[in-house]
Amino acid sequence: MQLYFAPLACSLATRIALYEAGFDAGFVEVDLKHKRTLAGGDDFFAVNPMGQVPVLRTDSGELVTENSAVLQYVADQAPHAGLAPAAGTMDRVRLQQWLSFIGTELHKGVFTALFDPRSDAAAKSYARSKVDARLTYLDKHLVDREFLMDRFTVADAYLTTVLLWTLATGITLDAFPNLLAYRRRMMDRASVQKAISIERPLYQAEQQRDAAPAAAAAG
Ligand SMILES: N[C@@H](CCC(=O)N[C@@H](CS)C(=O)NCC(=O)O)C(=O)O
Repeated sequence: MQLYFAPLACSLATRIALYEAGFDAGFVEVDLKHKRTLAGGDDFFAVNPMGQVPVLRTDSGELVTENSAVLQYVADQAPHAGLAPAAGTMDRVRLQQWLSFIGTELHKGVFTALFDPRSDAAAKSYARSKVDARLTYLDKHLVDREFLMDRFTVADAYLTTVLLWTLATGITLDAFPNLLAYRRRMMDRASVQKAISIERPLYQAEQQRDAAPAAAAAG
């Protein structure tokens, strides 16, 4: 398997899942700004016409896009890791419910507008107005719970990734003690630590690359 990823983007969730599953996957860094693979300079639109990560190339060469589908695909290849309940069960529906909530209500509904340099102050303020209700919902769910479900699943990998973004966007979890404790627990997990320790330097390098032309122009 091969994961097309961008540093500390939502594709981090799939990297975490791949580590949890113990898969020896390949990783292809994508320059999302220029829609090219970083190493080869290949056109990323040829891989995903939406120009978005994650994309997973399966061992048989299929390309899978969309976080929810990619994460469930990885989980289904690794039944030993228990990253998703069995297909066709009510528990699997609950997992899909969480993946949809994280993907639509948090990732796209809140953080896309906060990160996108093209979204204006009004769009950012609208996105921020949605934060409290969503974090309150999660905080209540996590009372006396270690994970979103009975054990670590790909939904936790995705939520952990999104909660990492609260740090970059100045969203404090102080009013949400259960969620704060959950984020700390997840950050202590070996797969999460490994994923972040690999992607953080890549993220810093990306920031420097993006700043370089502006600095050159200013200088
Ligand atoms: N609907 C997609 C959204 C993925 C997405 O938003 N990826 C971001 C990184 S977190 C991206 O590639 N952004 C670049 C772009 O939209 O041009 C999914 O759920 O996988």
